[in-house]
Amino acid sequence: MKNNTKILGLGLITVFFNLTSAKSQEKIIVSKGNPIITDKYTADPAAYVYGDSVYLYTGHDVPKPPKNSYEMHEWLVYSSADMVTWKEHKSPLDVKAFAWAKKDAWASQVIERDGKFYWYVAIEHGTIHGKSIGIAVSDSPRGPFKDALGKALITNDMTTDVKISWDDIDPSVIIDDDGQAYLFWGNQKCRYVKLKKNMIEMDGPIVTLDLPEFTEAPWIHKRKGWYYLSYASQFPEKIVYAMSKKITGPWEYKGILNEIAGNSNTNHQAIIDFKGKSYFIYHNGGINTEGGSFRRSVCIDYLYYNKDGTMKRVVMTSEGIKKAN
Ligand code: FUB
Repeated sequence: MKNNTKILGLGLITVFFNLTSAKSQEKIIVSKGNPIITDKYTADPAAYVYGDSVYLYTGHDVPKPPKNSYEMHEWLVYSSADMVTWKEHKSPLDVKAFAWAKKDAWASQVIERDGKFYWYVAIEHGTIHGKSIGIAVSDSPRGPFKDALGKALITNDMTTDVKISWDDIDPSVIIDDDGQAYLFWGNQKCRYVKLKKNMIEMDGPIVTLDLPEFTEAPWIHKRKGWYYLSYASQFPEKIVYAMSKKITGPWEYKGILNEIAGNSNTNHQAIIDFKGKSYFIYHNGGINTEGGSFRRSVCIDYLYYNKDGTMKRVVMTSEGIKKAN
């Protein structure tokens, strides 16, 4: 698995049919493998199944970052009924939507409650030093989204035990079967907090989890009575995971889920079930010859579970997945 850079860089052809019309500003992309999108750099995928479609939300690495660092101004949304043919919608959210924020459209996740779509984003705060978590809301998974709160929900001064300024990033949200919503996030330490039913206020204290070698990118999901907390570990990042019978833990560490992604220090995942199959969505730096840690691209491969509920290690492929139906 160490030579993923080469493997994932080979034979990647995506056919684009630019069906953009002045009215819809939508583009159809037929993916021919990994990375699934090749006309833009897409990073930090989050996916949400709604109705008959998967909505894929990503960050957007600019093609020419001025320094050797992340340069991200907006988030993107794609939808698909088969996970091979994607419709790119007009970008429904950018940094400017949050008047209190400064820069950096980092990792995010969207979830629906009572017909409203809540988009939790990591972003640099304008007046409180460090990264923060804001929330945008819309009546549609495609947007337009607007700031739901007029301020950040989580700021760096709420978590002072971690001394870096970017420890409050990478939100992941779940609504449990009893209706209780939880927000997970973090860098260096993983935290969670309960959310009120309105999805824009905390409903209890911030809890810090003790997870082995946690770097960032928590993704919380539930399946067949198990809670899964996957996250990026070490640096360059692998994705590892823990399982629990209760969302509040204790969490049992289960090891590596996905090896280092080709040509990218980060390896940020989303996990969904759709039309009877499970999918692992992540990014690598494998686009043509130009990709890298600051020019990342979203990929999709199959995810398989064992009978005892543990997840099999992901096999990253150039071919990607076949149409879901
Ligand atoms: O894209 C910026 C940051 O890089 C994300 O917030 C992290 O998860 C890592 O992918």
